[in-house]
Amino acid sequence: MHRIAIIALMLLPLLAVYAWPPERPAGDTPTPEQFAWQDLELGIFCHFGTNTFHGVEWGDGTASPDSFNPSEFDARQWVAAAKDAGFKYLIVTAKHHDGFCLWPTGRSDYSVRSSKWRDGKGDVIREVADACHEAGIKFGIYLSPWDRHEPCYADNKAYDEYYMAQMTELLSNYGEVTEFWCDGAGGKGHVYNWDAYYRHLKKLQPKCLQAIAGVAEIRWVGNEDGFAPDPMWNVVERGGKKYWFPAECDARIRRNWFWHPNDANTLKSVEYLLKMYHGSVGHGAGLLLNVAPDDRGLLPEQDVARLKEFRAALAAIYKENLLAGSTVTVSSEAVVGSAQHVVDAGLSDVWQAVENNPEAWVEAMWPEPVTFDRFVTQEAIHLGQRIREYAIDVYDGAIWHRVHEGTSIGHKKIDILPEPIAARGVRLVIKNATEAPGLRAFGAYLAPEEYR
Ligand code: FUL
Repeated sequence: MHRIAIIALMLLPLLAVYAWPPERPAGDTPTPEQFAWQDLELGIFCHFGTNTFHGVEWGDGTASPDSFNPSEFDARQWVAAAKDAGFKYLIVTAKHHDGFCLWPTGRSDYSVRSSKWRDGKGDVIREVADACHEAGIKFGIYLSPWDRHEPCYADNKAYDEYYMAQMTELLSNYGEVTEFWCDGAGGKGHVYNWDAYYRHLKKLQPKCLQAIAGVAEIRWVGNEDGFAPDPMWNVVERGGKKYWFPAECDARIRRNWFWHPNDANTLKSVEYLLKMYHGSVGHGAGLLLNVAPDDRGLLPEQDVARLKEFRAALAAIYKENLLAGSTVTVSSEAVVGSAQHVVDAGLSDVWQAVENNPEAWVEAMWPEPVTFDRFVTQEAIHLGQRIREYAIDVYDGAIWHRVHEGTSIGHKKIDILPEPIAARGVRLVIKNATEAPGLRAFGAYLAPEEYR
């Protein structure tokens, strides 16, 4: 047999192993849940557990349950901080790698039930879930597959049953869960039945999205620094099929995931957080920013203040779409919606070019020059990610200048110019698209000098 054919045959079992089950929706457009999730953009990650009280990042599963003893635990404080800072979802570590459970699981003694905290009657997950639901913040659960405490972890099959039983508890008793975070770290050599976990998740909460490991619907961006690549494509191919697979950037506001007594000096600056935002949300991904509750069970005041400053900076930068009220013309009449609306209101309408050939464009003109330093473009991704190449031109009153060229747009693309420009017009040119492209929003903004 030809050598290539032999290699291909040898790879077949691998493809079979890694192909996703038919329940995982395939196709090059988002599911309604993925579409809604991409609109959330900003999430707060809360790593909390026995590690918080021992100054470690990866507990080995031997910490005493009594060491978990937050003196002032208040989930509402976490959620208020997230909400005030414009974050739309919050994910809490129900169980990290050390195996300690922050809810009174019926499957293990290694939980809050065995802790002196609130005489064993506390339930962190209950309070966080309730606080999120009350405040209208989407709620997510991190449940570490790797478990360094649970004895049955040594037996793959027994542990699958254990893990799924814990999923049942968490996904049946705490209301709507928007994201279920399956961390891929640790547990070398352990084989998880990911297909079964996914089916179980969908049976319990069909609208909940699995993230990161296993049969995921939200993918890990590939680093823990808060930056997505540019270009950022949402569609991946797997086992010969296309899948919509948006990315999430998990990152830390301090150096560590868990709270440590002496790392407040590592708190990131507003300037750095803005850089992260532009490198994640600005590239069409989500940003899941970890802010760790301290040993009181509260988000530290400095971190909360930093979140507020971050929020204020974003509000100042993206206060006004300078294209609103401009006069808009387009390359072709819209199939649906109007480009004027896309520019004026954004998000509430879409404009779709009739066809992709010749170049499709949207042009906005002002009677007087206007100064701006960045563009925000959103593709109508319910149609798929069709735009492959685009450019932005500005009109100085006499001629057009090309000021930016890019490839992917997707959910959101923020393009920042090296310097503010004063111009009479702006034109977005879609140079290449797989099919008739659509826009959901297009705007020009001017950041106050302090945030440039
Ligand atoms: C990693 C873990 O090992 C870290 O402790 C943290 O939970 C991070 C979000 O994921 O894989």
